[in-house]
Amino acid sequence: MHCHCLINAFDSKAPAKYNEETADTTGKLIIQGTVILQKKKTVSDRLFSSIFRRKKIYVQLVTDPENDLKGKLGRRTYLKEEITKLTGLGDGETAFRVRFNWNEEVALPGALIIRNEHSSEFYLRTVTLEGAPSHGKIHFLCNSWVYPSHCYQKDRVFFSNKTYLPHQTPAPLIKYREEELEILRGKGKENDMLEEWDRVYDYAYYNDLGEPDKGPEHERPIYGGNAEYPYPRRGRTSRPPTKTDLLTESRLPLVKGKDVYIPRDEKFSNTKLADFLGDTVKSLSHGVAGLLDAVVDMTPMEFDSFQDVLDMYEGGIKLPNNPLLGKIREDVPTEFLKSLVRTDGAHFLKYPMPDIIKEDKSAWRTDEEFVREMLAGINPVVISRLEEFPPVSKLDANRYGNQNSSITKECIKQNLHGLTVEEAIQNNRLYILDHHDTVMPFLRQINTETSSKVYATRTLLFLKDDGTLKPLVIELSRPHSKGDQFGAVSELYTPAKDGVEASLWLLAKTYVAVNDSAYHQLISHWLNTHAVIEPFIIATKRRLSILHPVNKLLHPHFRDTMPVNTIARQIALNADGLFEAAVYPRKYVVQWTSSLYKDWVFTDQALPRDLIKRGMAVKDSESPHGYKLFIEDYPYAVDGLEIWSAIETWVREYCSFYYKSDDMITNDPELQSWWKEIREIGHGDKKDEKWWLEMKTLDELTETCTTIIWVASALHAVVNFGQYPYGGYMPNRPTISRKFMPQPNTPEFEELKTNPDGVFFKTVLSQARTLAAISVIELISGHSSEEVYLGQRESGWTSDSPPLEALERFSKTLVEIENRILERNNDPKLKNRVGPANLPFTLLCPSSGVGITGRGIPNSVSI
Ligand SMILES: *C1O[C@H](CO)[C@@H](O)[C@H](O)[C@H]1NC(C)=O
Ligand SMILES: *[C@@H]1O[C@H](CO)[C@@H](O)[C@H](O)[C@H]1NC(C)=O
Ligand SMILES: [Fe+2]
Repeated sequence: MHCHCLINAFDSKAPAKYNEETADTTGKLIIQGTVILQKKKTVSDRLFSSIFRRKKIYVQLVTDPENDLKGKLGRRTYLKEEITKLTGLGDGETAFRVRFNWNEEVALPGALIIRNEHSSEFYLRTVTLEGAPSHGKIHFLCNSWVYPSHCYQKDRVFFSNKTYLPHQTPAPLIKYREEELEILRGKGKENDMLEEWDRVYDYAYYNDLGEPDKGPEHERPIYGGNAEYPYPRRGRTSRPPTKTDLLTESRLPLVKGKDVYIPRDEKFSNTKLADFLGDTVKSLSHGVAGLLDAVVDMTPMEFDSFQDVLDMYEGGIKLPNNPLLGKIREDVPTEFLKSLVRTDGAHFLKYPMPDIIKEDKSAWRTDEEFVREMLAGINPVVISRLEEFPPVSKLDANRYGNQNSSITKECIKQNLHGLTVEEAIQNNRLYILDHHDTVMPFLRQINTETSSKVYATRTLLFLKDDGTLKPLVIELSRPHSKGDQFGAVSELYTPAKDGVEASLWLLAKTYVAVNDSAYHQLISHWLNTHAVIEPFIIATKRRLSILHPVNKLLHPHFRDTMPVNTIARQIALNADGLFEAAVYPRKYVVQWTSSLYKDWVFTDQALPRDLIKRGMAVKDSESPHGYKLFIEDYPYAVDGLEIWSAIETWVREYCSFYYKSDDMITNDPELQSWWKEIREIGHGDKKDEKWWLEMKTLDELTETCTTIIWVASALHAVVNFGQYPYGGYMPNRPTISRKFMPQPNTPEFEELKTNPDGVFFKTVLSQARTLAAISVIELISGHSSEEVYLGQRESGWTSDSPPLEALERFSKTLVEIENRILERNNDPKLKNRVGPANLPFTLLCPSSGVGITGRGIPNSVSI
């Protein structure tokens, strides 16, 4: 397999005197090194040890300072002697001894190359050198797959864990630093075909969601790079275009059996998870909506009662004894049924009991729990304070007519505990969950062109003296049947406990929940965490050397995000994918996220700014962390501000160690090109926005890095890990409604009087889609055993003590925050923290065990 066409810059320049290491090194100072690596799974132990007997892998140190910008290489040192008695090795890892001669000209062990002349790759974790005069221990944290040398045009270079701003780089390393960044940037779209071993990070549009070759109904727009559908960039994969549309990228890799390209070291490090997700992806990559319809149409299975739903968790659902069943089995791949609908053929298998119904099967139906979840559920990021009555719309009146709310004072005034509407607003007592403007422009299309029947919704809330909220009224709005310019048609529903009014009120809450769960999944979760982070990852790898302090700071917050997003494009966002199957905007799901990306403001992702923007907090130097909350018991905000503030302190301490003045920030060419690329390319569809920070001061750098870390860690954790605990019970968080509200004097209205549960289940998601959706949220709500949580990092990530000490303080602070969160959850005065379902708010507890725990803040968007 050895290819001789390799171009080796080092070999051609390497002086002849650097021969292979000789065994006899008497009289010279010997530097001991330890190399820890992991063999590829498919390589046998015997073959593996023969690789080293046969001298197939060697290391050379980058040495002398005599050449100004590119240090020379020392002699080749082969890996051959296995160290058997080393503790602390991970699963499948092997340690090797290497020895280097030390002499005066070798005095700079800041980088090394490693060359693999065997035919298969290995994972290089670390290299450690000991005994170098005046250096002590030198650690190289490599964490990279090293492929056979013919795969690379230049040898693989690794740097020690020292940190240098560009101008501080030791002269012999300067060229290596630049060349490594060039390799990571690649040669651009026209010039390279990306292969499995490549490490190129480049940008692409979301142009791989449709499959136009299958027919017009499988076409989808290109998101990103155009004014109509702005979008963050994704990583480039270099798949060929489709036949029908040269601007659309085909969905599968060119070679069967290969994966879609992801930069090699971004691939899942967690092999178990990768295998599991891999099966799901395989069974789903050809679309699921059609399959689910096949299942539904042929076996008209619907939930009839809430007990049917509970059976999913208690006994497993018996499949109907339907003669068509055999036929369905053939149509629907068994892998699909197994992985997604989880059936053994006769039953749908049991699902774990979601926390929301563990202690009380009906508490979710109460108004208290309905509103509490707006403050302490999985989407606690939308509620805002009402500052104007009635609520107004910001939609263009010329296009959409009057979209202002139809809620009147008369409708709510008797429920304001003696206050007038004006007084309630002045006293910060009125709040709103507003899903009106975001939805309305899409509603006509969604309701006519898909089977979804949904409303735009506004839910008005009153803050009571005990610190909890109560709902006042729900407004359901639809576009006027005569046309958009006639404005909205709205219906109002108020709380009711008995009779048909109570059934109507439950349905009204359900429409709100549909709204909110779609917004949660597509906007709060997918767009505002997964999608917006990817451009930061790409820009960081392309523009900031691994020697750069900001690269080192952000590195753990990018783990596993690119492969997870790749899976999302393969099975969730694609035409006929999971989102189209199970979330109400159906084939408009991604268009909807694009339209809300128009409103995305990076700086407002900072928690304090987000709270202020929603009217939930104001700056106040007297209050803890500098902000006063209007709803004091707003669990997401209270816990979130503590976490935010801890991240900010850590980031400021870390950055100020490297940047002693604002000038150093302005004069850092890597940092400036990084920021420019994020603004102009990664988030290039937003490049003309005025809100981008300039990146000229330590404050701006601190705020930017704090925001990136917040979004990738805590914000993602809140919206991700509660999905099963809260949404695993579908009636609490339905994602689709299939029917409009029953109107008086219709048969549906009569049915509501006699069979309210039946009407409920005809309205929400069907059974098969529910099972499919719940299987997926179960999968993505759990923590793997390899999860790395906020405040934790791989040891040896830097050689600088002050940053290590700052990280230690950060971890300690997080432990204290966690203790305070648990204390608050035990405080009966804080009624929003637990609620009638007896489900305490733990989504911002930093630590977690394995599995579905409803808590834990991993460093990165890793699932
Ligand atoms: C929920 O809100 C969205 C907009 O946020 C709207 O399009 C949709 O119709 C609403 N869904 C329901 C079920 O009311
Ligand atoms: C909606 O309310 C705002 C504020 O009161 C008002 O300026 C606007 O004209 C109203 N829109 C329409 C179409 O009536
Ligand atoms: Fe996620």
